[in-house]
Amino acid sequence: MDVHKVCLVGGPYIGKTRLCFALANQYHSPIYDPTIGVEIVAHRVDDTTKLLYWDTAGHSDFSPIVDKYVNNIKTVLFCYSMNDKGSFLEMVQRYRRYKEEGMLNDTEVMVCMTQIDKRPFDDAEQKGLHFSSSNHLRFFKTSAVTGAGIDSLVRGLLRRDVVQDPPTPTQGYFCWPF
Ligand SMILES: Nc1nc2c(ncn2[C@@H]2O[C@H](COP(=O)(O)OP(=O)(O)OP(=O)(O)O)[C@@H](O)[C@H]2O)c(=O)[nH]1
Ligand SMILES: [Mg+2]
Repeated sequence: MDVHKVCLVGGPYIGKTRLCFALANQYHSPIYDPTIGVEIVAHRVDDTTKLLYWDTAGHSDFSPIVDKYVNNIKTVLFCYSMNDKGSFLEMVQRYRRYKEEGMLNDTEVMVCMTQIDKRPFDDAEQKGLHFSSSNHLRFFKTSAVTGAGIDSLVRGLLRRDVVQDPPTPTQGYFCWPF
């Protein structure tokens, strides 16, 4: 069984927990129940593949615990809500702090704009796209309520949507059109 671990980080109330359950095709109550520390949601994708989501608390009281998990994981999904500008600024600050503290060395980082069924703050998507492209990060957008973007995110986390490298040419000159 291939097991892929993904740590979701971001401010409170931006939908990380509900996103984990939506990714795992599981029901989650719409009533807000803040995450305490870190919880794990398991997602059996097929007979050979499992995703484990480390769903972290957004409240800053839990930062020391969350940092420990981030330090020990290969894939981190930075989340912000399309409905909450503060959560975008929080994400940028968090990313900078993790980078400065060397916590993202050898880590694959992706960005997810959550709650896209809600009303957006100004330039919510453009800000996320700009942040992602300037830091060479992949960008996703999801709604845990409508299901928009959920399948794409699963494929992205499993790198099943990434175009494979071209085969190495065995003879002659071959220029791949990047
Ligand atoms: N409309 C809408 N509501 C959502 C969505 N995702 C989550 N919610 C609601 O937003 C509230 C917060 O969601 P959570 O998933 O608990 O947020 P969280 O980021 O895990 O919060 P913390 O655990 O405190 O960090 C809950 O009432 C959810 O039902 C979404 O995509 N769309
Ligand atoms: Mg939560």
